[in-house]
Amino acid sequence: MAVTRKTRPAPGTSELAASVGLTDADLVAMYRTVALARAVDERMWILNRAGRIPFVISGQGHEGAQVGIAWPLERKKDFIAPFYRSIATCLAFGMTAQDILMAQYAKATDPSSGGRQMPGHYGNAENNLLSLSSPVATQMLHAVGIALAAKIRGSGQVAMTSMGEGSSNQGDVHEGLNFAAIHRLPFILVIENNGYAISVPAARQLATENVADRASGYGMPGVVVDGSDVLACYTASREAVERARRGDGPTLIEAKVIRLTAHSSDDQQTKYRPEQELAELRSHDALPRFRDQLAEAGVLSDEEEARIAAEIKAEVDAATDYSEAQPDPDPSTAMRWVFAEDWPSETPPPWGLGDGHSAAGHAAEEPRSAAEGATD
Ligand SMILES: Cc1ncc(C[n+]2csc(CCOP(=O)(O)OP(=O)(O)O)c2C)c(N)n1
Ligand SMILES: [Mg+2]
Repeated sequence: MAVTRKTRPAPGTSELAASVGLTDADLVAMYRTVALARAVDERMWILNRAGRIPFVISGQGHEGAQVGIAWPLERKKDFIAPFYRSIATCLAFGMTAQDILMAQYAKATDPSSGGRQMPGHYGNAENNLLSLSSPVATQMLHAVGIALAAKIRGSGQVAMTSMGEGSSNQGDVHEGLNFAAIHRLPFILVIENNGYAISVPAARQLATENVADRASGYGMPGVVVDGSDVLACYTASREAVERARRGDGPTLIEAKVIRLTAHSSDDQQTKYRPEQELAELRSHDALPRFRDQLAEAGVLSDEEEARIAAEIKAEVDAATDYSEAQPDPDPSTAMRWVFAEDWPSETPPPWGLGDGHSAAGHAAEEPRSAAEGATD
């Protein structure tokens, strides 16, 4: 009971955990997810520089906000339409390190798309994670549409999408926010503001200080949160989720995050970011901040931190080895599952389509001819 906890925290519930309505185990699980996302991301850069994977677009500096914000959403019930930096979001919502690396390698058994998508463009039907597309902000309308469906069906589901501050200037965002507010949809827009759209600084993207300042113009709350404060992000998101489930409508959350890496593996940020700025970035990093916060609260001991680090390393190593060993897609199947096919009556693709759709039997199937594929 909340009252009891406040005066005398239950076993396994420190004051810090009780202050946000969670347990110590929840906090450790959140920390583990932030740390796992960082480890997967760092591995991707090594693999890219070693010539093993073609492209990396990094979530480093965004992980704390992503985990805090994804946490209150219910797995396999709510929907998330992520963007290319959403590694931690996807891990928090059910994807594994292996799923992410399989997409980076574009292997035949990659669960995101069987190697069809651009690297960094994850998706996971099983976990209600939409596959994202390269043109920025297109996921806005997908997520608003899902929220509309949830409202019509009365399913109690919430749809969330995330994107950068640069993407928030796309016309789709205006249309989506306006529509979601009018119809009081169970929808959350998360802006992960890292201060840059590739090389363009925020001051050249926005005339307002915050993207969230625009929310009132649409008739919804706009919340600015420190993206390096995982629990502040969690609290902001939980309020938005509760509001959405109550039927009170959408929320815009803007998390001020940092971009620790270049925009992508094809970019050199020292060309446009001042040395001083790059030197100070680490002091705003959510990963050490959260670790120190949990250590000070007595939630995370040195031994447990070391155990988690070792577990994560083993997990990422195993995911790398597994992905390396998987076959590349057969070129003769390149046109399959790119355009609409007669699914679900047809055999699902080898990477599966979520609950109730077995991938069994596909391996034995003959690939369709190129001519047949071209008519799709
Ligand atoms: C419609 C569209 N225009 C341009 C691009 C090229 N592009 C890819 S990422 C990006 C920057 C987006 O910046 P922001 O939304 O702040 O996200 P960040 O990458 O900083 O996380 C741009 C312009 C694109 N992918 N789609
Ligand atoms: Mg940005």
